[in-house]
Amino acid sequence: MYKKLHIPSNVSEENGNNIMSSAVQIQAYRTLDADGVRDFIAAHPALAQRLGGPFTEWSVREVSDGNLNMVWLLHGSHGSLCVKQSLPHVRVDPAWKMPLDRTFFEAEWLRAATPFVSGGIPDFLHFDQDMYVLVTECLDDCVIFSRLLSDGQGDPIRVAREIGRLTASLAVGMSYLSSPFEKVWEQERVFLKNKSLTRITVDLIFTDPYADHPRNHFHPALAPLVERLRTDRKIHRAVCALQQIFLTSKECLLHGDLHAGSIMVGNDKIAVIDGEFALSGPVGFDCGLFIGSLVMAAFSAETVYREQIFQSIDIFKESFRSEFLGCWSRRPDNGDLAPRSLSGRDQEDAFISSYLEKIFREAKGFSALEIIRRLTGYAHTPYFAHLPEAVSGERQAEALSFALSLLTEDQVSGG
Ligand code: SR1
Ligand code: MG
Repeated sequence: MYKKLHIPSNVSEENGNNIMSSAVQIQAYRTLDADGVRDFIAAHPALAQRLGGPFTEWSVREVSDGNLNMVWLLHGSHGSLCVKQSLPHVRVDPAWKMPLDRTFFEAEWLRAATPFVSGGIPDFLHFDQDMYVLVTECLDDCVIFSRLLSDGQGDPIRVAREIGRLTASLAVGMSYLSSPFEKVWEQERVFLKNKSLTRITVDLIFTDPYADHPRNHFHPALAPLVERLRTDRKIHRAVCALQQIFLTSKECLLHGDLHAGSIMVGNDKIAVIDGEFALSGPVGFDCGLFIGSLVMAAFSAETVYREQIFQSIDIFKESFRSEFLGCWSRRPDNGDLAPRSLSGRDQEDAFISSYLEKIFREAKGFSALEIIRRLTGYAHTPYFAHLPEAVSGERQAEALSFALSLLTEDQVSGG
């Protein structure tokens, strides 16, 4: 009845670091360099046509910026493309081995999200399951939102409004609110295999910052607060409660890594990229990661911009709420959660109101975890890098204290 999604046989069944467990996975794969990327595109006529002109005249620029993959932008006489390839390790740490399958999950996330966010994600163009190469629209003239925030340049209110709209539309569209359970489970089956990147999330966000893990590093000014992270029972209880929600609440298909580094901003476009961490989970997780990013950017900024960023968090929530309710009241008839026979179109409906409260309560907890891990764990935020050392320490300590206060609020920690 429902279209079965094809999972290539070389998508890893293994966990974490066992990349070489699948001989099939590495047979055809080779890591591309700029010339290899040019040849790859030249061998795909539909993609080559988008660039136009002789392939020798295409410009190929490596712009790898995230922790995991290689990324190139190609320009020809007619157009442009973005090419992304997984490496058999974390890009910024070759000793950390990693299966290649993450570009497959990013491709699947793009395909799943496209019907709900036209223009809010790059156009999916091609996925090569042997080379783990994903080709998408190139977001020319867009800049990564985290870079804009770091430079004190972006308009956080405009971005927050749009991201609120996008996340709400995805949350309703890719959940039981809009689909029968058979369809949701079929999609979930695909992303349940995204084990190596979910392992990164479980370790880096939910576990390592609360222990003396060798991957952790932090500014010396944070030492007393880090000690609390490792010893405070109320904090540990709150983290366990959030782990439980993250691991067991399969409410919708999530982006899974929705910090400001996964958002591109241009004059006429705002788009979410890097869906490789996609998984089924609680709606509040994506919201929390986005809010956590904004909070850190706010603490690193000077007064006026700081106020604007804090204000953008409220705008995000308003926009999310309004779009969530709008999508919910226009939802198709065949969703198995809160069908019209039980829960109408009325935006004051008791079920949908309490669901929204739950989403924001959980988002608050997840935002705290995102702040904590970006200040004390493995993968840090760029926001404080431009500040003098002592000021950076003070601001990070302010942000971390704020996160601890969120986490130990009774409604997050469970009392
Ligand atoms: C080893 S990957 C570290 C972090 O980078 C990604 O963007 C995710 O945020 C992940 O947690
Ligand atoms: Mg990323």
